[in-house]
Amino acid sequence: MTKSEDLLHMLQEASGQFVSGEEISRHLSISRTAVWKHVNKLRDMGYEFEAVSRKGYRLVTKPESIDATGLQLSLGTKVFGRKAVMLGSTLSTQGDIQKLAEEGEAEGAVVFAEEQTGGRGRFGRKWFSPPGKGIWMSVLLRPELPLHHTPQLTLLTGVAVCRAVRACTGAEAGIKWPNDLLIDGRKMCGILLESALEDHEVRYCIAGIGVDANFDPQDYPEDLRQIATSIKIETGQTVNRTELAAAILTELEHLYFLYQKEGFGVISSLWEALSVSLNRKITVTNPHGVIEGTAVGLDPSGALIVEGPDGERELIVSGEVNWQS
Ligand code: BT5
Repeated sequence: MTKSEDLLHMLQEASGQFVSGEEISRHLSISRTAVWKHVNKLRDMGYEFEAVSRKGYRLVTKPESIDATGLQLSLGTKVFGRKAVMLGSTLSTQGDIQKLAEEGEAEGAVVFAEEQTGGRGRFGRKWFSPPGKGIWMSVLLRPELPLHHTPQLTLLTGVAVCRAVRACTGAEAGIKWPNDLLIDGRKMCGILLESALEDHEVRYCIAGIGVDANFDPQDYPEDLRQIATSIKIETGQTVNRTELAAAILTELEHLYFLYQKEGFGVISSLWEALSVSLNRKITVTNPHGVIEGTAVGLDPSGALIVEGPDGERELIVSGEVNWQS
């Protein structure tokens, strides 16, 4: 047990009563200042304490964490999420599930973390994943799929998360091509689809999903405050992360099985219905340059069809989409 866990254990055992700083410092063999530092560390993780001079510390509330048993009870799946690993803090759940995949873990396994210290976005970007505020999860997929169809899985995952968020929280989330979920123009979820290859064949894919569930505005660093939002900020309601995680896995399994049976067409229609990118003037930036036009739909492979001012159509396979004002 770490000193913070030890301290937490002591305060939990006290069942809401005060424990003096002196007693804690003696029990943990650390200074009173160190006790204070550990209390603050736990506060950052979502625990609330009352501190009163001469009385000590009292645990007021614990953060609601994603709970393994609750997840199993709420899942409506046969396979997805039936193997679920719950971690406290980790670098990135993408790396953790990759290790399991390499050890032969079956499709549908998922790793959750309360916090990621090295959460990743696309193109080496960072994903801000503070403790207790979001759903940071990675799901293992073993599709039989040509490599050029893997972007379809990004869109499929987006549809699954969007439907789950809407059904579970009432938030009016929409999908911005290819991998963002927005509420009212601000990003509340990002999806990172990574594939492991051998001789250009897909060995497995990892669907990384980051959902900003219970951030308050002040939880965001300055650079994200204008562009990001959470479900709690938008709906005014604290999200039960266990229920939302179960709903995401349930939708994901349902759509993934449907996709395997029926192909991409049905996913594409669902995506178009939830999209906030279509019929808008957009600018797409990718390594080939900047394309301006109106997003008019998805082609059968999942690429975005953009119609230029001259009526000519281009297919966009990857890139950043921005709306023209
Ligand atoms: C993404 O990348 O949106 C994919 C994010 C995937 C995160 C999940 S969490 C579980 C799994 N484990 C991981 O390590 N990753 C996955 P991209 O489209 O490149 O967007 C990254 C950009 O989003 C950053 O450059 C920021 O501008 C913004 N951003 C970072 N953290 C954010 C947050 N918590 N909420 C909203 N926007 C954020």
